[in-house]
Amino acid sequence: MNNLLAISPEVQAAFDQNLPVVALESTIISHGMPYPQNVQMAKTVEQIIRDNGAVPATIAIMDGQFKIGLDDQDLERLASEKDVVKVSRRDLAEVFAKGKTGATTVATTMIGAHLAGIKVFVTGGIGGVHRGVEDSMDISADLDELGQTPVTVVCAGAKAILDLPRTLEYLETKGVPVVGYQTDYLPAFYTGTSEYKLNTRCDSPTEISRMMMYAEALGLKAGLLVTNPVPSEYEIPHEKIDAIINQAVEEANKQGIKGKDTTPFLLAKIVELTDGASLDTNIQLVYNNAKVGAQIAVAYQAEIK
Ligand code: PSU
Ligand code: MN
Repeated sequence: MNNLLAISPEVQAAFDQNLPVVALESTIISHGMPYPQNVQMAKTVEQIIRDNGAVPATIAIMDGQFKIGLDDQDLERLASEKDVVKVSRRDLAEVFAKGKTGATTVATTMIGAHLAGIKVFVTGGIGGVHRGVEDSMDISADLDELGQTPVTVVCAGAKAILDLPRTLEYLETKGVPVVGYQTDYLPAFYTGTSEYKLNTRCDSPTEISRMMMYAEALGLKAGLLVTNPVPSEYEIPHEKIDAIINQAVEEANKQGIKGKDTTPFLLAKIVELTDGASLDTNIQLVYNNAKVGAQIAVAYQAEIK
């Protein structure tokens, strides 16, 4: 068997010195955004994490190993090559066994982060329960992963391509705390808020790091989902984005898009229908999450010293 992990020198040095490390996913690069904005975003987000006192570890599967910490060449490859596989939990064993290369979703980035001992992971949006689940049974593997892998995931909430109330119900069933960061309501990705009230609010990175510490001490295996609203200057108003999302979902149904292709299809369609405005919002919310995620990692490291 191959070693499961290939850790970059920068990340290994951070582990050796007990520095806070923040994981980042790669499906957002390969399937979530167009080239070349995706690679630019990937590099900037790493820099924001460094500027906020933590070490970034972008994760992908390269040649049948989890690569923890990617170099510029890896990022460029994931961002620009057309045939990069989107690897979720179901696909993981095959990609390792065949020595393939692929981009990790929230679910598989959590698995890689946990194997490497990384506690905090920053992304844009998670997968969830899809609208029309009554017929499709489409529920992202991200949700079950959150229920079983103890990694804190910082996102900007869930977007209305998903069924938000059902996504919250599912997370409750799986024992995943959904924390509103400085908000009482679930952020809805492109907009900073929704009508769905959350059970938990935290106003500082330290409050979140204390929840992480107790979850671990109690032996709870679940992750923790931090939902961080997009800064208001980058929001797309509900009136505008809702109609576009409806149109994208209709188009997906009409074209018979299914399974792992659904989320990438919807994201690309929304970029097209907003003339790129949704992409700007998406990039800015990731940057904002990077700042908060780095602060949580720093607070957690201080807490366990
Ligand atoms: N939502 C986004 N951008 C993304 C994704 C979701 O706003 O890039 C990606 C993430 O990698 C997430 C995956 O884990 O899509 C979910 O895919 P699925 O619904 O097939 O589980
Ligand atoms: Mn799905």
